Amino acid sequence: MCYTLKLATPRWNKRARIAARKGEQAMKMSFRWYGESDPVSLEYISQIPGMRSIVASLYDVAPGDLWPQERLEKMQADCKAHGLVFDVVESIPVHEDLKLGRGDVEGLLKNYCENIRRCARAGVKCVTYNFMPVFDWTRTQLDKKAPDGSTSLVMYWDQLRGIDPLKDDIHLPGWGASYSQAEVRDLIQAYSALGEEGLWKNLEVFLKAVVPVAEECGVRMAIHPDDPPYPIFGLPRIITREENLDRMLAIVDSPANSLCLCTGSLGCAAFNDVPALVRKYAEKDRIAFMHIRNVKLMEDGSFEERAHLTSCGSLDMAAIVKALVENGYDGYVRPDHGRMIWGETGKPGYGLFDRALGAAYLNGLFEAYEKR
Ligand code: DNO
Repeated sequence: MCYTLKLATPRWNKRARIAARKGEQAMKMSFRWYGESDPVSLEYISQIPGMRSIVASLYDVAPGDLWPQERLEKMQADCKAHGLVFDVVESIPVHEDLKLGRGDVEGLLKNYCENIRRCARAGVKCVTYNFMPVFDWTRTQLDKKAPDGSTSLVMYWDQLRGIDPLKDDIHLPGWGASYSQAEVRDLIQAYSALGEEGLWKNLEVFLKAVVPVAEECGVRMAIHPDDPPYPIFGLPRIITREENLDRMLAIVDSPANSLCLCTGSLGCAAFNDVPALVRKYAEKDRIAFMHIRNVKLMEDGSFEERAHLTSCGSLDMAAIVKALVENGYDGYVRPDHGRMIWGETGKPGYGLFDRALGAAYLNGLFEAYEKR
């Protein structure tokens, strides 16, 4: 039994197991921080037990522009002063022109690669990004009240169905406020014309330019799945399900081309078996970053974000952590969106209290499996 396990276990897996035996955690617990304007301070974050890494970005730099090196260094120094490490970027946003394959593609790719180099120089090891057309995650309400008085983000089909993005003035939460309605309409039309295969082609161009640079400077690129993982308003969405994740990873077969496996994003579609996906890609060492949160999936495909515990939603969180530990996962983990609890107000999904509870719960699950 022992012998078989040894043969089947890659070297990095063994290292992780040894580290776990010594009581060290192989995975790196992290927390998203929105910079100096974030009401959740670095000091508070550093007080969460087991917290190691800060996940941040230069949120005010427009997509496509260069990131000032000194600001990255300052962020690293600020984190260090609080006993934390700034080693994950979420995100270097991908300019719409890159996703659409139009305009100054070459110049935008050059800047993207330079930003990766600058992040690496400042100590960053993992860069998250997404390839979602026009907007990031989609919800219909950011403060849905649960019976216990907490609030969370939800997406109800009843609320979404009535909207025609080409006619209506769209102001759904979570959508880029940076675009005018006319711009959103133009983008939607451009993406409809592009279609899924066009988007795949542009992702390929992006990955083939960016991954070798990341590899060279010791950074793992981690693509975030589309949230939710199916087309909305006819816009193509491709990072959605197992066969597409396989296709994406095969474009450049390197650990520098990896996943940011977001359990809540993939888990809000019944066709995704999240623990199985985690097991498969952790085994292949193609997960660089885990976003861990729970969702309650409804019969009509609507979903509610819930507290992290297995008993609160549709995902088996213990099975997810078990799959990671059994495959020696030593990448980054962060508790994802939290509810607003205990009267906290702030950025929806990104308050302190419920995310800190999420981190504590996840730390417990990891310890339980690592020490077994
Ligand atoms: C939601 C986040 C996403 C994520 C981006 C990565 O809260 O998980 O917005 O940061 O999709 O580019």
